[in-house]
Order: sequence, then structure tokens, then C-alpha cells
Amino acid sequence: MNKKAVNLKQTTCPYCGVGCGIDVTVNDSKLTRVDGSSEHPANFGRLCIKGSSVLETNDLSGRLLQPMIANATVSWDEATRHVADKFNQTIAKYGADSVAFYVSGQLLTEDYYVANKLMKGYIGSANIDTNSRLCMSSAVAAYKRAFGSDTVPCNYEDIEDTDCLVLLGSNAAWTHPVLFQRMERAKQLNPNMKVVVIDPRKSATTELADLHLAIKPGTDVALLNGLLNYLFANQLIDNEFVSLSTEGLELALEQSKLWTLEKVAQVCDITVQELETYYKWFAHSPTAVTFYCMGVNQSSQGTDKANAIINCHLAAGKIGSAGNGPFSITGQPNAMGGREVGGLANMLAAHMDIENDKHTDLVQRFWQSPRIAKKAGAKAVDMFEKVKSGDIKAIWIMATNPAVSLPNGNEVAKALEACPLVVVSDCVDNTDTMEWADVRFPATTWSEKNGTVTNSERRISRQRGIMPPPGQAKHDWQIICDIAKAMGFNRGFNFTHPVDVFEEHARLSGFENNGQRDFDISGLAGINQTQYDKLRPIQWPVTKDYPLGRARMFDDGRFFTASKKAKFIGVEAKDPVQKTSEAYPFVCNTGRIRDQWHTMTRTGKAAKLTAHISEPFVAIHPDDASALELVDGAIARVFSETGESLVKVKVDSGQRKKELFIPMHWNKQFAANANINRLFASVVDPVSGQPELKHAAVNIEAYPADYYGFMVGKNPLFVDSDYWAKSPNAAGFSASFSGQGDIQDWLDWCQQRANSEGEWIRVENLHNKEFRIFCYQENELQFVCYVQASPFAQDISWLSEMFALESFGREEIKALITAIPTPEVSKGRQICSCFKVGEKQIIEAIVDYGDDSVDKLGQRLKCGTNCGSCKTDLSGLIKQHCPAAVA
Ligand SMILES: Nc1nc2c(c(=O)[nH]1)N[C@H]1C(S)=C(S)[C@@H](COP(=O)(O)OP(=O)(O)OC[C@H]3O[C@@H](n4cnc5c(=O)[nH]c(N)nc54)[C@H](O)[C@@H]3O)O[C@H]1N2
Ligand SMILES: Nc1nc2c(c(=O)[nH]1)N[C@H]1C(S)=C(S)[C@@H](COP(=O)(O)OP(=O)(O)OC[C@H]3O[C@@H](n4cnc5c(=O)[nH]c(N)nc54)[C@H](O)[C@@H]3O)O[C@H]1N2
Ligand code: SF4
Ligand SMILES: [Mo]
Repeated sequence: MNKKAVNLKQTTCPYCGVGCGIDVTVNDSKLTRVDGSSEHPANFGRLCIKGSSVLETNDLSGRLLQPMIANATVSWDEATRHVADKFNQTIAKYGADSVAFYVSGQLLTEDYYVANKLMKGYIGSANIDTNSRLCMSSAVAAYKRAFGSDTVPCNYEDIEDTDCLVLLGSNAAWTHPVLFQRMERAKQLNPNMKVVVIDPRKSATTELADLHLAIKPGTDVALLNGLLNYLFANQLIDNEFVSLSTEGLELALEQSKLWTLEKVAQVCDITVQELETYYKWFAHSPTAVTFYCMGVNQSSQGTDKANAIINCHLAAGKIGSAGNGPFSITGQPNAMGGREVGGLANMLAAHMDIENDKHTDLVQRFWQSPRIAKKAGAKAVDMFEKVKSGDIKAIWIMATNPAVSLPNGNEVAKALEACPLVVVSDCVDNTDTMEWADVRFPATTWSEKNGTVTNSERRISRQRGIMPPPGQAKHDWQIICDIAKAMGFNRGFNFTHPVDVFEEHARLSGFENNGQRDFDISGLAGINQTQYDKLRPIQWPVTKDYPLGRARMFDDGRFFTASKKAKFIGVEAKDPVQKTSEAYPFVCNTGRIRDQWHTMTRTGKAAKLTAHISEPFVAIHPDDASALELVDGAIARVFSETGESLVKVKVDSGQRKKELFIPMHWNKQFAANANINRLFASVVDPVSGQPELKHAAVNIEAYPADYYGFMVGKNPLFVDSDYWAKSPNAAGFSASFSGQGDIQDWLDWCQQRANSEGEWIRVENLHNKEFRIFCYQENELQFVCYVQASPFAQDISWLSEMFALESFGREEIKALITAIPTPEVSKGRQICSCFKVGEKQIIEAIVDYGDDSVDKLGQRLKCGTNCGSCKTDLSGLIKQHCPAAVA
């Protein structure tokens, strides 16, 4: 057969909670192209830079492909037996609570369902928690307090239908880019739409804002209590809705009445005028959506922050109708699916409660399981403390990298070290957590996995298995079921296909439900494999009354509390727990950058995704920087009571004074000393258990470096300076580094680290302590390194462009040594990752050609015309270099 098989498969993006549909072109059994699925209601054909680069992160390099015990490859039988026996022995000796699972919002619903069933129904403990604890457990707790259920009321169309969009603690331009593009378009279609961004720092998202409230971090409750008070004081409460559908307003008003405009403005450190504008817009716009994310949840009063938001929506009657509602956005692709199956230690399957006898009885009868956990298990931070203290003696970590992502990293490392059995299921071989694994299970990943995920608007979509599992990799649900059976639980885990798991999950959601529980997809019970394979994206609930799903909840004014009324929760503004002091006078905020995903295990290996920002940095206000004699590109030591990090200085006037911002992503695989979670203490929200990851108390000082270097090579580089950050790039590999000491011979130093052979040349200017080392072979550049005594004033990532030269020899070297790179060579920092357009080219187009709009830049340079993720960067550059363009 000569004819090549080309076909199209529809699936869902593996990254964020927007849950975009992806069409994959399969050509001769290879994935050759991805496009946004035009009919998927989350994205209607769009994809951001991460989604559109998914094939670049999906090759087999760095994959874990066989089971291993203590660094030796073993058979699945052996690995499964080993883990099942160890778990059984530990339970027999120390009880069910001596074992734990730490799972993830990146598992599929089917994986998650069986993990939860095994722990709660068969092992009989609730020690299963998830990285979602770090992500949206405050949002869950707040919805449950207010609505009696974990129900997200809104859908994405509400963002388009609203007259007032408040982004609270969200950098959606970078973290939910496709939704952000829907916001941009909505604003273009409805110029009256107001956009308010509430975030202590200026971010890419503030580009869209009509009003940016740069509040003092952690003061959101004061701000929102002030809004409730304003609604009351100005007779803007929706009395009819409040009396018919809510209870408890008086108590909430009691808590908020002290919050006058003046007092809020003072506490939040903004002007009364700015504040009043927000309040007016929210109150007087016919509709309003508050779109909130980690700036709300990751706080020591995250649950109160979320309830303060819900209070305002209830008081104004802005909920349950088009364009209205408190909209918590999820981060991970299947954070919502995890909530559905009860993946948190204090929840039970199908949105039931663990400390509720009726619910435990119901679930146990449905599962026909030997036992059922009746008390909440350990929440993430607590779980690792119990591992450290020895209460938990065996832990199985799946699809998350806690050595990087949990607060108090040094203590987490000690816990993993002390634990007698650490089992890690991952698709990637080298992660910071893997270092501690006694047993490694190779899991399948996106494009191989088959199942469902649920996005932020309750929409269930299929992730389809397109490729066969590579090597010995198995699906997570299979690994879990095999362990369950090897532990002796033969009955509940005889699934042969993910549809069997999904079908059971659907049936459980409807079991003795009768409209009492919000999560009900009984309309999908009985689904067979053909129907499952064809399943189109659908919003839960899916029931007899809503066979095609339900777009918006609470449109009937009925909630899931006993009284069917929503509850106001009186909340009191409190300071963050990690307080600054004389020794630690800076607030350390953390978060995401545009092109990286969490701990970089996948996105860190794609040259296309590392070019935008390739090093860990600390953003600092210019006044603070100059007081500390910190300049752009210098290395700073940031330290707290719990640990320290070395990161590059980025002077940023968008930061408030005495506040820093550091991305969460870099870890041991990609940098020397940049795991930011070592700076955070184990502080959690008392209601949700979610850690306070946006507010550490730290200090910062210059790291006295003697040299700053940048090297690029065709082969992997070895670096061992105090500071280094590695990334793949178009030429092969690059590394930025900095350290102390007087290196006598830079040529020798490079030769030991470059992994390259050829003719070596060293050029030096001893007076300035500048060194340039080249290695080339047969007219091809193999390696280049620039070293100097001070930070590079300009971006020098252009060095990698040299590798594209057709012929390379002494002449080119001479030119390079003296030349100031032209814009063709030195495009500057990459802004548009799709078309590789650099900052310098863009500034040139703005300044020299007068391109004063994103569209004009797109016409000239193509930047921003594919995935659109860089459009806010472009408009930021226009504002900076062509102030006249800002109307
Ligand atoms: N590119 C990219 N996208 C992602 C991810 C990724 O790793 N990379 N991860 C996904 C996941 S799991 C998640 S959870 C989401 C997170 O999505 P976001 O929550 O949008 O992202 P973050 O950068 O963590 O934080 C958002 C903002 O909160 C602000 N903030 C800090 N403290 C406060 C405060 O006290 N009050 C207020 N109002 N704001 C504050 C920060 O300055 C920051 O700009 O992103 C998802 N999307
Ligand atoms: N300081 C600070 N810390 C934070 C945050 C912050 O804003 N600031 N954000 C927090 C939030 S919101 C989140 S969600 C967490 C994220 O933190 P983590 O969950 O630790 O981050 P990831 O890098 O997404 O880890 C996922 C792991 O699963 C692997 N993996 C991918 N697909 C599969 C699969 O199908 N099966 C298996 N078994 N493995 C797979 C990946 O290779 C990777 O090792 O970080 C939290 N930590
Ligand atoms: S917005 Fe980007 S990362 Fe998120 S689901 Fe869509 S394509 Fe994937
Ligand atoms: Mo998250």
C-alpha cells in the first residue's frame, strides 16, 4: 500500500483550564499538525502559543518508558507486585492512614475516579489529595459555603455578554489566553463594556483594562467588603433577589459597614477616585462578571476572598443570568474533573461530602466496597508534613511535581527523603520529584491518553488516544487498577476501557440524586464505546431535564443549601500571614509567564517556548533596584526564613515598591538555584487548606558576581556556576551563567563544558575582562561563549543566530568580535514565538515606520497574527515607544 493515511483527530489541549478543542492531523501514523477545532465552544478554532506548540513538546525525548525500582529497569509485574505488597504491609502494620496518594488536575477524569475509589472505598482512608489544593480549593470551599455545592454558575459566553468584566487576581492574557482573546473581541464589539483589572502589579492583562487597581497585596477582602457596603449605602441592593433567594445579608453587612470609601482606599493603597470608579461600574452596569484566579485563591484568606466576591454578586442580583456571576477560573486542564470525582481529601465522589453519613453510605452501597473513609484525609501541605513526621510511610505521587510546586521546598525534600516508599507516576524521566522516587511508573501522556476532561465552564470534552503508548508506558487508570487488583481488590477495578470508568462515574452522579446534588450527568449513564468516542463537548449537568447540558446554573434562583437559598458569608479583612519585617522587608509574589507550563517538564524542552523568557527573574521597582544597586541582568539573591534563590534582576516600573514578582517555573532541571517555593513557609488558608503562594516575606540583595556569561552550543552544555539557567534553542542548547572567582583560563573552562570538538579560538580583552570563545569545525560553528565582568547591557541571545550561517570561519569571527550586531542578526528578545519576531524589530517598526497599532505591526512583521498570545506585549511596546498612539 503506497497511499499515505492522512486523517484528522479531534481532541483537547493538555494545558490550561480553558479546555480548547484541538484538531490533530495524523499523517502516516505521525502527528504532523495541530489547529484549533473550529466548532469547539471553548475556542472556536483559536489556540494560544502553548496549545499551538503542543507537538514540539510531545516527542519521546526525556520520556520515562519503563518501570523502575531503585534505578533499575523492571517488568510491570515486578513493579506492580512490589508496590502492592509494600502498600499492604504498611497498611497492615500502621493502618490505612499510613499511606497516601498525591494526585493532580492533569489526570483525566477516569484516572482520577479510580484513584479516589481505591483510596476511599478500598484502602479506607481519605489520604488522597491533589495539586488542585494549591490551585482552586479556596474557590471550591467558598462556592460550597455560599451555594451548598461546588457549582460554577457561569459559562464563557457570560464574558462576552457582560457590560462589566472584573479580572481579580488573574493574568488571563498569559494564563488563559484564548479566553482573554474572547474578552478583547467582546470589548471591541461592545465599546461600552468596562474592564477592571485588580492586581498589585502591572501585567499583560492590564493592557486591556479601562481601570487597573494596583492594590496592596492581600487586601481584596477590604476592597470587596467596601463594594458590599457601597451597594447598601447607595440603595443598590437587589432586594427582590436577596429576599427570595438568599439569606444572611445582615451579618455580611455588619462586617462590611466599616468599610467606607476612604478607609478602603487607604488600606488598599489606591485613590478614592479609582475605587469609586470600580464600585460605580460594578453597581450601575446592567451585568457584571468577576473573573478570579490565583490572586484570590492562593491566600491565607482565599476562601474569604472568594466569598466576598460572591457576596457582592448576590447582593446586586448579578448571578444566574447572561453576563453575570462570580466566575472562578480553573488552571489545570482537568481541575474540574477532579472536583467531580472527589479528588480532594475532604470530598467524596460525585460532589458528595466525606463527613456526611448519608453520602458515605450512598457511595459505599453504589461501589459495594469493603469500606469507606468517613473522615477527611490530609490536605496537600499537611500530607507532606505527615510524610516528614513519619505518620505517612508510603506515598504515590501521580502527574504532579511537588518537589517544585509545594511551598517550603526544603522541608518537602526532607519529607521525600525520609519516606520509606515514594512511588512516582510520570511521563517524564527527569523531574525534581523523580530524584526521590523508589519506584517509577511510566505513564502515557497527551495524544496517547484516552478519556475526558472538564474545563472551567463545566464542559466535559474528550481527550482522545491517538498514538499507541510508547515503550512500556501505561495509562494512569490502568496502573491504578493493576495495583488495586494486586492489593487484593478484585471486584471494583475490572475496567477494560476508559468508557467503563466514565459510565460508572455517570451512574454514580445520578444514584439517589433526585435533583439534590448539582453534579449529575446521569444523562450519560449507559454510554457505550461508540457513543463515548463520538462524545461532543457538553456542559454538566446532563440529565433528563437537561439532555444537552446546562449552560448556566441558578437561573431559577434555587441553590443547593437545605433552604435552597444562597448564603451570604460575613468576612473580615485579615493581613497575610507571612508578614514582612525588618529582616524580610519585601513581599514576594509569584506566578506564571506566557510560554511556560508550571515546572517546565514539557514546555521547557521546546525552543519555541523558551525564547520569550529564558531565565528565572525577579521583577523589582526601579527605586528599590537603585537603592540596592541592582541593575537589569545582574544576579540577585532573594532569601527568606525558609530558603534562598538566585535569579536575574528585571527592573520593572509595573511593580509596586517593596514588592517583588518571581515566576514559579524554574527548577533544578533548568536552573541552578531558582526554585522559588523554598522561600515560602507552609502557611495555608484555615478553611480550604490552600497555601499562601502569592505573599512570602523575603529580602533581596545583589549577588557579587565576578563574571557573567552566555554560551550556545550544538551539543548539551554542562554548567556549574552558582547561577545558571539552561534552555534549548534554535542552535541546540544555550546557557546563561554567572559566578564568583577568577577563572584563569576561559578556553579551558569552556572546553570542559561545551561537549564540542573542532578548532578553538579565544579572543580576550583583559582590560575589560571580556572573553569570547569560539569552536568551529568544517566551517560550522559548534560553540560560542561570551564572558564579561558586568551584566550584559543588551540581550545576547542573538548569538544563537550565528549558528544558522552557511559558512563560518576566521573572517566571521573577526566580524563578530568588532561588529555591533545588525537587526537582522540581533532581533532582540523574542516577542512573537510563532513567527520569531524580536523586540528590536518591533521597536524599529514602531519608531521608524510609525506602526502605531497591533494590526499594523502584524501587517509588517506578521507578529500577533497567528495564535495572538503576544498581542498584549505588542500593545505594551507601542505604548512605550509611541505614546501618541495611546488615546
Ligand atoms: N502560561 C501559563 N498558563 C497557565 C499556567 C501556566 O503554568 N503557564 N498554569 C495554569 C494554572 S494551573 C493556573 S492555576 C492558572 C493561574 O492563572 P492566574 O491566576 O491568572 O496566574 P498567576 O500568574 O498565578 O497569578 C495571577 C495574578 O495574581 C496576582 N496577585 C498576587 N497577589 C494578589 C492579591 O493579593 N490580590 C490580587 N487581586 N491579585 C494578586 C499576581 O500579581 C498575578 O498577576 O494558569 C493556568 N494557565
Ligand atoms: N510559588 C508558587 N507555587 C505554585 C503556584 C504559584 O502560583 N506559585 N501555583 C500552584 C498551582 S495553581 C499549581 S496547579 C501547581 C502545579 O504544579 P505541578 O503539578 O507540580 O506542576 P506540573 O509541572 O504541571 O507537574 C505535572 C507533572 O505531571 C507530569 N505529567 C504530565 N502529564 C501526565 C500524565 O498524563 N500522567 C502522569 N502520571 N504524569 C503526567 C509532568 O511531566 C509533570 O512532572 O503549582 C502550584 N505551586
Ligand atoms: S488557552 Fe492555550 S493552553 Fe489553554 S487550553 Fe487553549 S490552547 Fe491550551
Ligand atoms: Mo493551578
